[in-house]
Amino acid sequence: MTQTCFITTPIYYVNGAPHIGHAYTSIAADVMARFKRLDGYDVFFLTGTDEHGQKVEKAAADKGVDPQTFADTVSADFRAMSDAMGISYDDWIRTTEERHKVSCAELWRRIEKNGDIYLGHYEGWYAVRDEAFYDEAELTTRPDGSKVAPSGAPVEWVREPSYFFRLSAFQDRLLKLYEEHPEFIAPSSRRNEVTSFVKGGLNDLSISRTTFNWGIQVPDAPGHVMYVWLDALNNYVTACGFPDEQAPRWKYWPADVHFVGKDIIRFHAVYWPAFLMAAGLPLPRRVTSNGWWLMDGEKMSKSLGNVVEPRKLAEIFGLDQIRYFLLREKPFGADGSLSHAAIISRINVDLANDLGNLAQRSLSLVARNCGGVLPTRGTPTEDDKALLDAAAALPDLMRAHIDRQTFHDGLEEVWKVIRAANGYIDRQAPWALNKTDKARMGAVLRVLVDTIRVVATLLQPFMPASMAKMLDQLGVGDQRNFAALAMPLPEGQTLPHPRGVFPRYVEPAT
Ligand code: ME8
Repeated sequence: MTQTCFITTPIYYVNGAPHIGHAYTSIAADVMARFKRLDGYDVFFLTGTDEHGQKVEKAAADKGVDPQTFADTVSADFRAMSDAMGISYDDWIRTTEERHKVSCAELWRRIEKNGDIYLGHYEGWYAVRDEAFYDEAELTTRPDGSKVAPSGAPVEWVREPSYFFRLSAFQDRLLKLYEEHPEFIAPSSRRNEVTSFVKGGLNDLSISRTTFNWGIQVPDAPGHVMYVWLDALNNYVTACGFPDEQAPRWKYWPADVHFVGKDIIRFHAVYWPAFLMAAGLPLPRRVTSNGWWLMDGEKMSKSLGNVVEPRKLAEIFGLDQIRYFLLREKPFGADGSLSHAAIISRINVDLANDLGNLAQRSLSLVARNCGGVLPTRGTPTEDDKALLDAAAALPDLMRAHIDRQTFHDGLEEVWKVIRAANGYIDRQAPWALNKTDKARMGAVLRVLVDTIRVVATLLQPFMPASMAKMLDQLGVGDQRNFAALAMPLPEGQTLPHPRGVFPRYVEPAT
């Protein structure tokens, strides 16, 4: 049976327009989804929008429209952005859909049946921007006397009747989970953070609100809507068909990887597994978190207004170029700065010089000196073998990096081979062999074609359109998955005329 793989992105709040931070998490998840499909997995890749809660209600009110109309518009814009960035999602979930309301009501009932929900009264601090409750001790006081959350979000004092989730009862089970499954939270710095947070003791969590009504009704409790994070996290099981365990998609649960930003690790690594334990459902296998893209040293955010439009960047520099840049420039879990200079340097050095030139140099020699016909393999020399072996080792190296979300290290491994191939072509000088030893020239060019084929096959998830062009030029048919690498290219075929895949970026004259 084919192995399944369920990958998710966060579902984004529809309180404002999408920016490069959202595109980033989605692109990383997309790379993994595409990689797993090419590696023979039955993949379910989910993304969508988070549409309830006070933050969205306020944003709609500011625009003078009702929340549903507002959510419809912004969700459609997030979807258009995801399509424009090449996100190959299998389902686009919206928390205002009927299937999700049914699923949330059932999750609530199961948790309640287990005895983990009770009615009480909440009094404390709440940050609408984070849709999160905070303890007094977590806040800092500004010079003007106002209090802010650790994220910098303003807080307000809330006092209302509320249902509570007995989170305090899950401390030991959560700590056991982190200990038995160290891979559950990545990177490990975040695991340490979460573990010490949980070790510090957990308060019960307020999971219903009564002072506004833009949310999912709590079953049999008029006036209460579910806390937006309970509603939002549950999207992952809704999409698998919950509560219908006979649904065709139920086979994908539990999730293999939840991709999230580091701001929402606590919700995914503490609250979410606790809700699932209480409901008697299997737990996700991994929550992996990315660091921030910063602009002028500050986190980009809708609320701060310092955002970069992903579609604009793709228009200026090329979609594949931006996808590559985002995953190559910084380690996934770390913060990094977005600058035009850094993007241009990646385009001109890594893509145009290293990879683009390698393919163009090799393929134009095949066109010019071999009549465009794919040369046959020769008996490999030591130098040939070293390069071919390095290329053959790449799929396994990349598999390990994708499973750990160390995308930048995986790309560095590929670039080591690209640089080795550039060294090889200089050493072997096939252009000179054209006059002295045509057979050897053909063998050298074939080593290059075979190496570039491995590279282009593995880079497809990162740069789908450009690698499709490169594989076309190498004469690779429609079998482009990793298993197909075991089959040599068909002999004697004429390759299409080579055309550069990665133009250099030249700053337009102002
Ligand atoms: O938190 N750099 O939605 P959201 C990198 N609805 N990634 C960034 C980023 C930046 N500057 N800014 C945002 C929510 N992100 C909830 C999620 S899931 C059940 C509910 C990414 O619209 C990052 O992945 O605020 C972050 O976690 C996510 O966008 C937050 O999106």
